[in-house]
Amino acid sequence: MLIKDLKARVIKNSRNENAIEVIVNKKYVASAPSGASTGMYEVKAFTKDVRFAVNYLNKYSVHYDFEEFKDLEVLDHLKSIIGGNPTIAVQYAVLKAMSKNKVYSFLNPKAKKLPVPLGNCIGGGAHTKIKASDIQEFLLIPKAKTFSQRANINRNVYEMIGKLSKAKSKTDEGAFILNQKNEDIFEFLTDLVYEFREHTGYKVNFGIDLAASQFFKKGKYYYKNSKQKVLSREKQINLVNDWIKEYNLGFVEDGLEENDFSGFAKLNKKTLICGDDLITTNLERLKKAIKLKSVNSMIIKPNQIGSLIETKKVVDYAHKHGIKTVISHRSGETMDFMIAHLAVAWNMSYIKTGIFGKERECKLKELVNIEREIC
Ligand code: 2PG
Ligand code: MG
Repeated sequence: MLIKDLKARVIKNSRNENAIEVIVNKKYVASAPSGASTGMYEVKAFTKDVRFAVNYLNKYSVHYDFEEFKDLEVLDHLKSIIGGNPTIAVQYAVLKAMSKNKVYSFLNPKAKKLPVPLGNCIGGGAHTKIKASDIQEFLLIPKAKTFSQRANINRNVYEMIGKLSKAKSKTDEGAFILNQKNEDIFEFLTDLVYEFREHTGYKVNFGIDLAASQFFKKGKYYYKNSKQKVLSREKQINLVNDWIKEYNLGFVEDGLEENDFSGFAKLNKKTLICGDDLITTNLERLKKAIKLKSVNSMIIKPNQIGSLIETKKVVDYAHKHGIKTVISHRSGETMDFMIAHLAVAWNMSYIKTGIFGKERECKLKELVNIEREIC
């Protein structure tokens, strides 16, 4: 597949920030999202700014016949010139063109497994400017046979939360903001999923993304909306392990700050202990996390590393070493569907893509459609 035409332009993401969109051969459209709670080891989203990247790409001509996934490597050099986000948008668009938008089956004709949707239902932290929970995301983990049932369960529980809490505000990812202490939210969710199971028969667990680097300063964790106020590293480790036990958490992402590999190793691995800012989809950091037994699961965000080729290497290495993968949206999202396809093609266990808002729902819808095709 020859690229006859490549155009880029500025669009707005869900947070109304500038984002980049790339169109290949006048038909195949892709874009890249942006984070708010970004890890310090992520590649730069834009080396200069979005307009520099757009201008660069509009003058860029690539003379290459793209046939298979590994050919995308010829685009990797763009990362150091224009940044991780534009490079990902170009690679997504070229991959869509190669596969005529049937990305998952092009990458893996035998793909059969759908990921479990982790649903962000209550949130705070860096994803809102108003007073909210310190915990960035409370995530539903639905149990059911099919993807579409699981996505429906998340939506139903989410609506129940809206009704019962009467919350008026939402985070960047469309999760409800409850101005309550972290522990009170745990209690509220525990009762609510119990009620939900009584009424519907469906079991729902939950977990959290603490995004702990966001409230870590000079060796201490600073809470605003918790029984605790300022915690040492040891106390933070104990707190996370206590929460896991007391509220039966099924998933804990970034429970500690992004440099504390040995602290992660002390978190209770009976649950999924997940590294996001800790690993930033970076193979060297993943190797260190495996060596030190820091995690048993990890977040995959292609724009953290700015290359689909590198992302695939990280996913393969994680699976080879028994690390579960969770592909994830960013808090400033676009209408791009790619992460839904990658989740299926690369056999990822989970997808974290929100419950509410068109940028989140389009990925869930894409997965419902894929499920119809393959199951
Ligand atoms: C996270 C993400 C997505 P952001 O921390 O996992 O939920 O947030 O995109 O702001 O980094
Ligand atoms: Mg995270």
